[in-house]
Order: sequence, then structure tokens, then C-alpha cells
Amino acid sequence: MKIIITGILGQDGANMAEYILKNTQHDIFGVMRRSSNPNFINCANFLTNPRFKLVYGDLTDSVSIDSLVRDIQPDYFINFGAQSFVGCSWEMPLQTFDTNATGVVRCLEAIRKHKKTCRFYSAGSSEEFGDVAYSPQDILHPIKPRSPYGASKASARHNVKVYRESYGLYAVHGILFNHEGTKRGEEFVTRKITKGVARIIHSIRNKKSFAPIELGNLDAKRDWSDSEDFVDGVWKMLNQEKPKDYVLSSNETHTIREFINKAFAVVNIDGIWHGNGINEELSLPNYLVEEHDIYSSVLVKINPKFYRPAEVDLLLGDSNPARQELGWQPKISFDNLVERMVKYDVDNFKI
Ligand code: NAP
Ligand code: G4F
Repeated sequence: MKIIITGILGQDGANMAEYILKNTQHDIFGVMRRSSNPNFINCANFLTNPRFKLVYGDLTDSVSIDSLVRDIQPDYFINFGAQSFVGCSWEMPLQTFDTNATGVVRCLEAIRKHKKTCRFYSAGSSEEFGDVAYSPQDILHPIKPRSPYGASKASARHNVKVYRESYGLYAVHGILFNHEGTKRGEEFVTRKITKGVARIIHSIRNKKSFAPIELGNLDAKRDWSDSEDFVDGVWKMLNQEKPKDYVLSSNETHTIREFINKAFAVVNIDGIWHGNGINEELSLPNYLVEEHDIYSSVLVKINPKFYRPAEVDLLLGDSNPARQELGWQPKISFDNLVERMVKYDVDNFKI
């Protein structure tokens, strides 16, 4: 079997490739877009695997997507490629829509024309639920996006349904809640925090002053899981008797503030919160400042530039249908996830 995976240099694409290489005998064609200085760090474990091949393609370029499907004749097409950062989707609404929404139509059209039996995965998002109507959110929750990113993913969802019903394609749009890990991009809040904790603890241990981690809205709640658990769920979604969309989530929700507390606790720092709104700060307790003989003590401060024009305040998923019908079961808890990310970033810290 041949599998096309877009977004291969990103978090989920690389984890999916590792999962498929380990659990199947299939060949993978990992799609990367042309970039002047690509970063292969997430693919280090499989770049030279004989069952893996890197190919060029861009979701905004119909010719490349069409040619890939025509020439490779894939059995599965897993589309993880996206402008995936909600925060900058207001600055780049057209590029976001072209990649995330029109890009999915380009994939579906190529499959319809050249390989109708190819199974297609579309990377949907809990951002589609936006200002949520109820909790926990399940697959029937109304689509109410709050960002150009959320709107682009909602549009992709509609087209996956249209192509499934019009042409009989095996196409699914998984609604995945936030998922993280050691391959997570550094602009996302979890990795920004764990990298920041690593930088700060390194400074403290070397008796050097440090700058705080600057963040936006700490009250938002997210349902966080591990990406490695989720690629297993995606593969199960692609291998049902009939195509059906599912939610993948941890079924728990936590504030950004809770994530920060857990992350500092991993390095034995129990910070003290004080102030409100844009003046809120997390500081080192005095005994640690004195013990380590350092000048700086603010661990986290607010920078309003990280607030968004519109926020998704609460995400909490209901993945029980995926657990019952697909037999999917996540293995990594919230505490394990934070600990794994912090320890990885502390161990791999470079100035
Ligand atoms: P990611 O780490 O940002 O990876 C996205 C990948 O897409 C990157 O490798 C990027 O390439 C590639 N890409 C961007 N524009 C492209 C284009 N025009 N053509 C081809 N490739 C392009 O994201 P992720 O966390 O792995 O997420 C995977 C997918 O799941 C995305 O569609 C995301 O929107 C969706 N999703 C993620 C989450 C989550 O919490 N992680 C939750 C729900 C849905 P470069 O490496 O060149 O930048
Ligand atoms: O880590 P985030 O940027 O992730 P967000 O916006 O929830 O989106 C992620 O999850 C979606 C699924 O729900 C995916 F579809 C999407 O591709 C992506 O993977 O922000 C999480 C929360 C937000 O409420 C944000 O306002 O953290 C808040 N936040 C507070 N300070 C911050 C910051 N986010 C970022 N990125 N940077 C900050 O400094």
C-alpha cells in the first residue's frame, strides 16, 4: 500500500509516519513544500527508512497535488498540511483559507479524478466549535468558529461531506482537540511554556538572571492530549468499514495557568501568582531568589500582544464514540504530557 502524508515536517505528519512505519508494511510519500531552509528535526527517525520518500507538493498548488495523486496512485491520503496557527490566521486570512479549505478541495478533486478508492483524512479541529454552545462538545456540536483558521477548517469539513456523498469517496474529517508533544511548534502555548521553563531553570541553576515567559490569555481552557495517541485514532478512523467522522479528545479541560503551574512543578518550582488582568505575574518564591542569589524573580508576565481578536474560551471534548466504536484509547495523561515535554526541553536545552 502507498500512503501520501502532507505536513510531514510538522508534528502530526512526522508522528503519523513513525506510527505507520512501525505498525504496517506500507510505503510513505511525505509531502513537504518548497522552503529556503526546511527543518527536518521531526523526521530524523525515518528520513533514511527505505519505505519512506520525501516529495515536493503544496496545498495551494493544484498542479502539484494533482500530479502526486496521478503518479503515486495512493491507497491513503492523510492531509495534515495546514496553516495551523490560529494566532496568525487573522493576519493571513486568505493564505489560511487557501491552504486549509481550498487545499482540501484540491486533494479531493485529485482523488476523484485519479484514484477514487484512495481513503482520505482531513485534519479537522475543535476550533470549528468556537464559542461553544454546550460542554462537552461532541461530533454533533454546531459549527461556530471564532477565527479565520476555525472557519477554514469548517469549510473543509463541509466539502469532505459533499465529496463523500456525491462521489462515494472514503473521506473522513476528524475533529481533533489540542494535541501536543516534543515535536510541537514553538509558537503554540504549551511548547512556548515548556521551552521557557527549560530556559529559566537553566539560568537559575547557573545563578544567572532571566527574562519572564510572556503570554496572553491565561484563562482560556483547552482539552490537551498527546499527538502520538492521536495518530493511532486517525489511523483507526481511516480503517473503518464505512467512513464516519469522530472527535478525539482527552475529555478533560485545563486553563493555561494550570499548564504553567504543572510545568514549573516538574522542575520543583512552586511559583506565586499575584496581580490581575494585564498586571498578573508569576514569581519565584523569595527563598528561592535568596538561595540562588539571582536578581530576576518574575517567571511569567502578560503581554497583551498575545491576546487574540476573538478567543475560544473553553474546549472540552467528548470522544466516547471513538473509544467505544473504534476501540481507541489514549495512553498519555495530562500530567504525563506536561512532564514529558518539560523534561525533553530541559534535557535538550541549548543557549
Ligand atoms: P504543524 O506542526 O504546524 O504542521 C503543519 C504542516 O503543514 C507543516 O509541516 C507545514 O509545512 C505544512 N504546510 C503548511 N502550509 C502548507 C502548504 N501550503 N502545503 C503543504 N504543506 C503545508 O501542525 P500539526 O500540529 O502537526 O497539525 C496537523 C494538522 O492537524 C493541521 O492541519 C492542523 O491544522 C490540524 N490540527 C492540529 C491540532 C493540534 O492540536 N496539533 C488540533 C486539531 C487540528 P512547513 O514545515 O514547511 O511549515
Ligand atoms: O497553543 P495555542 O496557540 O493553540 P490553539 O489556538 O488552541 O490552536 C491549536 O489547537 C487547535 C485545536 O483546538 C488546532 F486546530 C490548532 O491548529 C492548534 O494546534 O493557544 C491555546 C490557548 C489560546 O486560548 C491562546 O489565546 O493559549 C492562549 N495563549 C495565551 N498566551 C497563547 C499565548 N497562545 C499562544 N500561541 N501564545 C501565547 O503566548
